Amino acid sequence: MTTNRRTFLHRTFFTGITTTLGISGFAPKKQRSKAPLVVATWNNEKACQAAYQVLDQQGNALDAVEQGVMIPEADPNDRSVGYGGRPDRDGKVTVDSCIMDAKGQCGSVVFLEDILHPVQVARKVMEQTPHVILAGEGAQQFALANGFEKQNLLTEDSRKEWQEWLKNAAYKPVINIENHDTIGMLTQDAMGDLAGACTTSGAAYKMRGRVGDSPIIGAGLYVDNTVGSATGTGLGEALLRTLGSFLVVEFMRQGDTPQKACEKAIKRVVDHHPGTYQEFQIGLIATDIYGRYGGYSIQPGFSYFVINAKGGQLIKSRSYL
Ligand code: SD4
Repeated sequence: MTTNRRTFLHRTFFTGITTTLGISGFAPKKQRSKAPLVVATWNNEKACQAAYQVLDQQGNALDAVEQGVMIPEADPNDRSVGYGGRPDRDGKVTVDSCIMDAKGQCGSVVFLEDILHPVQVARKVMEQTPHVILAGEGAQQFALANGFEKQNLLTEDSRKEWQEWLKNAAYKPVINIENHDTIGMLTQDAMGDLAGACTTSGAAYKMRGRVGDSPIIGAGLYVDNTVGSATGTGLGEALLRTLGSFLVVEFMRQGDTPQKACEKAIKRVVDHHPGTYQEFQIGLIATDIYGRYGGYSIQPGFSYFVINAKGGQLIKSRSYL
């Protein structure tokens, strides 16, 4: 047999295996997507548009996600995020926020008061300090030292609602299933890089000092630029107990699609809360480096917004129940 013929047979043999058996390692490699993508919890269309605009103008995933979540932070009608958010039991709006970039860097602020854009402070924690999390008064001091100004985040509408709540002051930290709009957002830019952010005023009428999942890396958000990203919404304690966002990314690392990974992580949350999972909502969304996305929740009623080259759409999530 000539060398050429041997090479030819060798090639044909392996090509045959690859196409018929799809053996990994021989199969054509999936390509990392370089098409801009934005996915966010709930019907956060305006936030997604703001993020997509940054990506469309060749901006990076980190800038896009920051600009995106700043929209509900400043929106008085969004009662779960920033300005206009529902206060704690004592009538104070306290905000939690985090951000994570393609290099695996992250920053977070928790129990922060009187600052309109906590996500920007979280980004400064990430970029300008050796730390990941700053809390409460220290986070506020850091924000003020960096040029942020104090602003009361309690709107008249939220104050009235809180005063109504005070009449019974029923402390039920179970989050109303329909009444969410905390934003977790995931972006991918034209370089293929990923970023994510999550920002909230947390559970309404929470105990003073309570911090949920949203600003905790691994619970409310996780980004791994070699695999994918995930974020969540709902009863923060349940995602804190299970590190839900990290779990979704780990399932994707093992080969699951974003959709499957969200379903498996929701099942983990359910299994972790026997007898109580029926009473609260958790919604998870995820993207992978190939530009795929997915979402899943415990209860019906969760939705997420997606914008990619095909346009924008609100997707009604499938659910465990
Ligand atoms: C929290 N996960 O603080 C947040 C609340 C939330 O829509 O998602 N609300 O527990």
